[in-house]
Amino acid sequence: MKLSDTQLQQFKEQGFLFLPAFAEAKRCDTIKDIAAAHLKHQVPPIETEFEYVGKSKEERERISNAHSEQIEKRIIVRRLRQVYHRDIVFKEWMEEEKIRPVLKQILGESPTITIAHHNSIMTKMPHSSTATSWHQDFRYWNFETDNLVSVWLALDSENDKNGVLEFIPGSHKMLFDVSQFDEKEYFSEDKSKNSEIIAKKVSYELEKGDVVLFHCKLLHRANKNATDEPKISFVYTVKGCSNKAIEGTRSTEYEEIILS
Ligand SMILES: O=C(O)CCC(=O)C(=O)O
Repeated sequence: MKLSDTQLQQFKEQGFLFLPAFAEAKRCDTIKDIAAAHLKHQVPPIETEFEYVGKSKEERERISNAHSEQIEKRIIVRRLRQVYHRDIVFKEWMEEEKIRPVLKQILGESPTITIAHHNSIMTKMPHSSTATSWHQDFRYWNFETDNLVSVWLALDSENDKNGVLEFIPGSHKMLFDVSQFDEKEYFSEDKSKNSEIIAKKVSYELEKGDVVLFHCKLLHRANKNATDEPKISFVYTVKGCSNKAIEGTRSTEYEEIILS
């Protein structure tokens, strides 16, 4: 599959692109079944709701070092981490041939999977999950350039009620100063300077098998899940093969998977 010039231009300008009905329903169901088993048994490494919400930059580093030390009374899993090595079904999706030409067009060179970041089954558990505030994923990744894109796969319907992703089109190209972010590096909603930007937000419902690609500097957020069913999605990140992770940071702690 290849993107049209219009689609490519759309990604460049807006920082995200939808690929409707990209993955077969059967594949989504298989991924979801395996994810459900890992979630049920809380197979490590996981990130809990408490860790996901409460983390500052220092906390994130501590968590990644301590491999999700469990400090909650009742554990609610927010993410199954490091899914590439968990099951062949996850690995195969991340290495899917059909998406490679698309990623190559977007990145302008061959894609390489970063095992260190995302590489997750993301959940939003009914009622107990929380909203995710506006943020750029790149804020805690360490690479020479921002040539990274995330691949989000909806394993079921994602909508306003269960916490579909919301984006601010073009925000990946905007220049911000530190004062526009809070101490946890979220884009502050109470700053008048930010309100005009946030007013441009968009969100689109996703169906099982839809993929959305989004740039690592794109501001995005998601509501909590107010339905009675868990929302389970798959997200991984690729970078341009020449984009090096910075030595001594968490971004170099894991191997990279070169997709030729
Ligand atoms: O599902 C969510 O709450 C947000 C996920 C997200 O922002 C991310 O994976 O970067």
